[in-house]
Amino acid sequence: MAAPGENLRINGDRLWDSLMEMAKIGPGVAGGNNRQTLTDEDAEGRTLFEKWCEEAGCTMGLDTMGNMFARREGTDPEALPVYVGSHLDTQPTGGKYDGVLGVLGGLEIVRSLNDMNIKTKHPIVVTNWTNEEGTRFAPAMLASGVFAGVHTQDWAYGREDAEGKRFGAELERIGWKGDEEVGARKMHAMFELHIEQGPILEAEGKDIGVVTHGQGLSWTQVTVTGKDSHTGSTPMPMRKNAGLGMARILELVDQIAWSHKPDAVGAAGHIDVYPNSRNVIPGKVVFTVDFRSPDLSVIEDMEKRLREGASQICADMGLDVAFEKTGGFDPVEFDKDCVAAVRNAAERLGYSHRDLISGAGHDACWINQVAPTAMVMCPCVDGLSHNEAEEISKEWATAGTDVLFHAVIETAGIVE
Ligand code: HGY
Ligand code: MN
Ligand code: MN
Repeated sequence: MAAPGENLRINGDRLWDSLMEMAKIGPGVAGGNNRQTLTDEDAEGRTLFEKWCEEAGCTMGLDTMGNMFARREGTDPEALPVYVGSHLDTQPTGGKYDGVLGVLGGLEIVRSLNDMNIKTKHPIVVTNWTNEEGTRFAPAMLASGVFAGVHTQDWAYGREDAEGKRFGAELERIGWKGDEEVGARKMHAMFELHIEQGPILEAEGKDIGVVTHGQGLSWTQVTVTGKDSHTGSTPMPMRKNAGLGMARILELVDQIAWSHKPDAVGAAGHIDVYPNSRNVIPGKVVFTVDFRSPDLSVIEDMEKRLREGASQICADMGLDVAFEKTGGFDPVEFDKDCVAAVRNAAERLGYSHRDLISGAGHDACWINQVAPTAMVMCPCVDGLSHNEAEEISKEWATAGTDVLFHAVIETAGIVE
């Protein structure tokens, strides 16, 4: 397929305006967003995205997991589409660009093709994947995981949030449950643009990350059970302090991750303490240990040492402990041809670039199991993400979307 001309560029001002417009929906308290999946704010963001897609001449498909598919026709209706997208849901204290840049960058490609009246052989489908974040309903990348056949829809529908609300019921409630069978769509390829969410590109002064791999992820939910009792009148030797047990386990998690430096990481971001009262020794603590590494054997070692070490800590303290694997995926190697299309696009457009392993998980990590997939990354300020202060520049957003544009239309094939 002929490579698109160097002069084909997207409209960075229009992209930035759309990012700022979407950011008004589900505002945070410190300049970011709280547009969690299947909330009324998520529904509002979906409605705006659907309006923009229809204004751009797309037809919208919706599957039974709420995944949205805005299709721009190609000249060959039988050709499998090139998909391009990410997610509109955010963390509770999320930024304006995590996920959103990849969805609205896909829309900007369609808008730019319309402006230039360019036709492609393969249709192009801009996608919003439901519940990428996995905050309200674990695990992360839930709907792209069902699409890829990793999870069953029934299991996904039964996932509960902290208030006991179920995914399936909430999807119905917000009115975004479609009829399409999830996973029935076949793809020619899928591309996802995402902010790096780490410090490398900015520190090295690179415009573009050519994502060759994604590191693997493991979520283990740990439940430590002791005995609620009075913080004042219970003698120290009599205590069964689940909170202290958790503290010692989290120290172990940190040591395990450091033992596999420089690549492995480990922490717990979700912690529930019961009864969480100032003058009651915690009788139960539930927390999720998040381990990641590009090397599967390292992930397996960290999981094993967590279970062994935490069991010993709790035995020594007279506490009970239980483990549940609540999420995870093996390290990912993206499709070499799609990665080459990204790298060639950056070269052609004159953007500085470097190969990168994604530190965060993305929908592309699951879709890579069912279609040739690759990712484009742009820098973010101080590498900060999952924080309302997440920031990028218009230039970075434009460069990333230009590269996405060229990779997508080179793969979809321009029809002269
Ligand atoms: O957890 C992740 O890596 C992604 O941000 N959901
Ligand atoms: Mn994301
Ligand atoms: Mn995220």
